[in-house]
Formats: sequence, structure tokens, C-alpha cells
Amino acid sequence: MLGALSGALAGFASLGVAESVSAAVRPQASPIVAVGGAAIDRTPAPVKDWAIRHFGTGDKVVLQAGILVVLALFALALGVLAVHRRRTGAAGVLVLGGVGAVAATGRPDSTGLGDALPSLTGAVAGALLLYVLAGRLGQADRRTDDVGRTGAAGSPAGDEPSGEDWDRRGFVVAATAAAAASTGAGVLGRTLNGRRGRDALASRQRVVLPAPGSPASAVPKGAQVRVAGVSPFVTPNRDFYRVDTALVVPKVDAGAWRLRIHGRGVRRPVTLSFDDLLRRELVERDITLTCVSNEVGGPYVGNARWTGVRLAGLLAECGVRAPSDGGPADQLVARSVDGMTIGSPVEDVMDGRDALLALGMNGQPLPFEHGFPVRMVVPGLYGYVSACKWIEDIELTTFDAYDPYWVRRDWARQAPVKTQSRIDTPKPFARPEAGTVMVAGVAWAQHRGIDKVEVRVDDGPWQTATLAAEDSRDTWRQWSFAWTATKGGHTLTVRATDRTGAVQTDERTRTAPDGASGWHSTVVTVD
Ligand SMILES: Nc1nc2c(c(=O)[nH]1)N[C@H]1C(S)=C(S)[C@@H](COP(=O)(O)O)O[C@H]1N2
Ligand SMILES: [Mo]
Repeated sequence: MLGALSGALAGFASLGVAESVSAAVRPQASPIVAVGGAAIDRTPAPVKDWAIRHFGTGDKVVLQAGILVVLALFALALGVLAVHRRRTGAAGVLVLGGVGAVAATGRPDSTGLGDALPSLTGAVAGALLLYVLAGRLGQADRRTDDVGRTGAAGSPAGDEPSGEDWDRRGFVVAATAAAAASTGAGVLGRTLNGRRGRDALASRQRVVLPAPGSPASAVPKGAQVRVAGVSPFVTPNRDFYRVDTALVVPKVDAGAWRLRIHGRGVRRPVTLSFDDLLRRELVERDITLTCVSNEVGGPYVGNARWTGVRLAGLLAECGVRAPSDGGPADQLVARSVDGMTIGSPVEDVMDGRDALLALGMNGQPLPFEHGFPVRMVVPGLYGYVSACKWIEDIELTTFDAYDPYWVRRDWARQAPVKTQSRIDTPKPFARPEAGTVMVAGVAWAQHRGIDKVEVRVDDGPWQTATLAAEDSRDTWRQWSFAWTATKGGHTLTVRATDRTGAVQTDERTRTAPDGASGWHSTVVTVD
């Protein structure tokens, strides 16, 4: 029991110390974050997909909690072990620290061996503590034995409790001091880490987005269908889905931020500051972003008004030519401050569509979660092949020469968004009254546009839905259908046709490797 308690305290002390040291090094170098990050990178695509689906943005909390539970189990076991083998127990703590250190220095965004420090100092502190605490317990054990033996030899039994009392007191004092010190270290670490983000926070508050030289036209009045339960046409920033591998949201100071553009066929490489971007012509565009991990009917799609710089113009100034224009690079690899790599076709970025280096989202500087200070957005491509957040580097290369992060994990090299549609209302298993029931939702086929949406009741004929006004072909489009509902159970199904004339396929595929296909259905019971 006391052994397990010593183990738990040692674990707690390790984390407290590691946390405060990571504040001095980098928040990303904290062992939990580093091991979590390494775990994310090594998670097989289907599992990652499953986690995103089931835990959504909470997947990271679940992961960190899981790591803590495993650590706690190790700590308890090492504590029990240390009662009789304190060297081995303490060594075990060091080994755990070693794992954290290796994970931290092996991260793609690692800045060097310094990233091992939080894990190592934490492990040393934990190992020492366990050694000392186990020593106290060991002494208690030995004395009890001694007393037992002397007792057997006929000594006064009154010696026994006093000897044990001293050890217990020593243990309690050491344990309490350790618990208090580790809590202090942990709190200090958190506070310092919070302060580190303050420059970034202040830099975001200072950002004033100039009026765009090329504003977006107003969203047509009829773009939003007037049916309760349909997603808002413009997704508010706080409701916008979030998918990334960052356990700690990068807090980048816009003042210190730089973007380098270099690589194959870049005749004039540049390094740009945030102010350099602000001085260029800003365009404002409504673009719907979709995640390749979105299941049919799923929530990982959102529409925002982005403010940014057109990437094609910038690339042209650097001397980059599209492959169709004889350029030697067919892949543009964006790198983020957290080591993410995202590859887009140069052809798509330069074909005239509004591929942006976005600085603003719905009139605000980008939220930190969505890539402050700068991210990419390319209409028509899934986020994992276009929408690099916290971007800091753009390299022109070829698809043959380089596989970015997700491609190395078996996702497709190229992934245009598939034509999709979703029923937002009625909700699954709703019980509407018989009579006219409004069926409504969204459909998207970014950069192609939506031409038609049809609804089918049970196995009946496809019936054309009413399309809401189109904002642009880069945004989703709402639709509604007045259904004359009869009593009983019914299945509603939707499908869209894009402007190339392609009808959304009923062939069901998984999200991997290039996005889910199939029709969305909702089962309801009409009362
Ligand atoms: N740095 C970084 N950028 C990233 C990712 C990431 O993990 N790290 N995920 C991408 C994916 S898979 C998607 S779908 C979009 C999601 O952008 P959002 O979180 O702003 O909705 O960001 C993309 N950009
Ligand atoms: Mo994604």
C-alpha cells in the first residue's frame, strides 16, 4: 500500500518537475505532450480515423488521459517493486523518463537535445524521491524484523512501536514535502507556459485586418434556407470543426513569424513577415473546408469567410510556374511550426482558383486553433492536402520526391473533395407529425459547385429538392424539400449532382484513403 503510494508520489513529482522544466524549454517538450504526439504519429490511419470520429476534438484529451493512466499504473507497480528493490524501482522511473526524452527529441518540431531535459530532470527527481521513500519503508521493514527477532530473544516488546513510529513519521514528512513540492513545480510550470503564450496573444490582439482590396460579395439573402435545424450558412469560428495533430495549440507571435518560399523552380526565394502579407492586396472569399475524415453525414465540414493573400500571385513573383506552364515542381509542400507537412498540387494552387494564405476568418484574425497567424486554404481540396495551419515554410518539390505527413500514413497523395450532401433535419429517429415535414440540409462540391439535390423517401423515386441561392462554387449550398409525410417509419436519402454533371455515387467507401463516398440517409418515425 505504502509502496504504491511512494510510486504514485514519485510519478507525480516527475511530472511536476518535467512540466516546470518544459516551461523553460518548450511546452511541446513536456513528456506527456511528446509521448502523445509520438503516439498520434504512429497510430494506424483507421484507428486515428476512428478516434477523430468518436472523440472528435476531444480525441486529444482522451489520448492524454490514457497516457496518464498508463503512467500511473507503471508508477504504482514501480513503487511496490521499490519496497524491496529500491534501486530497481528507481531505475524503472529513469527508464520511463528515457522514453519521454526519446519521444521529445524525435518529434518533427523538436529543436534539439534540449527537448530531452524536461523528461530527464523529471525522471531524476522522481527516481530520487522513490529511492528515499522506499528507503524509509525499507527501514521500517527491517526494524520490524529486528524487533521481531529481538522480541523472540526476549527483549521488552515496548521498543517495537517507537522504532516503527519514527519511520512512519519520516515517510509521512518526506511524502508530504514531495507532494507539495511537485504540486508547486507543476503550478509554476503551467503559469510559465501560460506566460509564454502571452506574446502571441498580444500580437493577435494587435492585428488589424485592413479592408480587403477584393472583398467578397455579400452572401445572397436566399443562401440560408429558413428551416429550423439546418446548419448556419456561415459557420461561426467557435463552432468550426477542428482537426489537427497538435496536443498543444501552437501560440505563434505574429511579430516574429516568417514564411519562407523556396525549392524547385523558385527563381527568387523569399522570406515574408506578417506585415509583408498585410501590405499586399488582401482578398476576401467564402470557402467551405472539409476534412477527409468526415463520414457520410458527418460534422467535419464548415464554411467561413477567409481574408488572405492569393498564393498564385506570390508564387509567380518568386518565379514559380505551374507544371502546365513548364514548371519543374508539381507539389507544393507547406510546413507548420509544429512539424506538420501538407502537400498540394501546384497546378491546383495556380489554376486561377482562390488558393489563399489566410490571415482572417469571419472578420477576425485567425483563432489560434485554426492556424494563427497564417494558414493555407485551397477551394476544392480536403484539408489534409491543402489547409496547413501555423504555416512557416513552403517548398516547391515533386510528388515523386516527397511524401508529406498523411501520405506516409497511407492517405492519398491527391484528394479533391468528393461531391457530398447531408440531411440536417429531421434528425435521425425524429418523430415528426404526419403532414408537411421540411427536409433540409447542405450539399458541397467545392470549386465545381452544386447543380441539383434530390431526395428519396424509402425506395420511391428521386424528387428534386429546392436549392437555396448559391454563394459561390467554392461554398456549400443549402437545400430543402417539403415532404408530405405519412404515418410510419421512413428512410430519407439525399444525393447531389455537381456542375460537371456528376451524380453523387451510392458506392459506400471508407474515409481512407481519399474521402468517404455514398449517400446520407436518415430514419424517422412519423406519428
Ligand atoms: N499544422 C497543421 N495543419 C493542419 C492539420 C494539422 O494536423 N496540423 N490538419 C489538417 C486537416 S486534416 C484539416 S481537415 C484542416 C482542418 O482545419 P480546421 O481545424 O481549421 O478546421 O487543417 C489541416 N491543417
Ligand atoms: Mo482533415
